[in-house]
Amino acid sequence: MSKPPLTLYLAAPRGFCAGVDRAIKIVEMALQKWGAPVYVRHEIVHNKFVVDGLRDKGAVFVEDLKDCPEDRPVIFSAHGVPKSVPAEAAQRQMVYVDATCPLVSKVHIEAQRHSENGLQMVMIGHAGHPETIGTMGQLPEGEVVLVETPEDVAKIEVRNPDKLAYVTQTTLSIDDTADIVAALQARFPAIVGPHKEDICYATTNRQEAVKAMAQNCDAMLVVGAPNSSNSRRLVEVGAKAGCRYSQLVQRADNIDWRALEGITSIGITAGASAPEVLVNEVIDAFRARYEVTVETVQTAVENVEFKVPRVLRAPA
Ligand code: 2E7
Ligand code: F3S
Repeated sequence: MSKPPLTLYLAAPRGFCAGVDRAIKIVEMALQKWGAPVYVRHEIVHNKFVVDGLRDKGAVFVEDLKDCPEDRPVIFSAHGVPKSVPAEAAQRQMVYVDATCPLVSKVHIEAQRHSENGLQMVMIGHAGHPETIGTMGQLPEGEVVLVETPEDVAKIEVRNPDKLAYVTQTTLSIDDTADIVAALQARFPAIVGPHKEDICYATTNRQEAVKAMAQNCDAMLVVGAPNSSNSRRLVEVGAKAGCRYSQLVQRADNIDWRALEGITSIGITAGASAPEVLVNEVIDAFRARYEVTVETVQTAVENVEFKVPRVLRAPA
């Protein structure tokens, strides 16, 4: 039987960003330098395939620094950590390497700078996400007010409405965040912030590519993990931009073929923590069932690279 034709729109950019690339390399270099086991606090990036691969090489993933022994190195995940974490590591005289994405460290510095200048910080982010916990944890407990929605803006209590600044999580929806920033500026006209928000280049570019293809696709699949904030935002952006069926899949065996019955086009992208091998696995699964024509939808070219320290040194 001949296979039905399918146009497969492939988003570009998609998949690994520079911060993910750097964080994974840091774990690999640490394993080479110090041998196994090397401890990693939290999933280095939110992807089971990546984490399982590093675990096979000798990385041990824990949620709490308390579960790391003093005599083995520990790496902090790409999402960043509250100040209390390196402080505890230093106090226990542990060897640690910080794999926080440099774009997150930049936000940490911003929050501290505003606070030193006497401004109270508002953070736009998702409660409980490690990046939000890490950024809020740059300042003493209770210093940073979290807002997740425009409705939250109406409810928050601040010390002085004329002395406020905001920062954001780097992986938020561009459009939803613009609404929250607008609500903040409407209620607190003096609030200080970045030019727009702190959403990173990778988040921005992946959302743009999804918007460009969403209307042409009968369905869209985002390769990524359920705990990956940026991947989940891509699913939402696809749906909002007009794609009737927008779904997250961890890998090919997650695809709900029944739900896809009758499609003639599919859009595929991947979150910043999803490896390209999984994208290829998904494409191959479509090739097995359809006569696939791939069309790349390229809305940006990325050439961002973050340096990995050539020699990993334990902090003094
Ligand atoms: C670090 C940061 O690991 P991810 O899925 O993380 P999110 O934050 O999207 O859940 O993706 C890579 C990454 C993105 N942002 C890592 Cl701060
Ligand atoms: Fe960094 Fe953005 Fe990736 S904050 S880890 S470059 S998704």
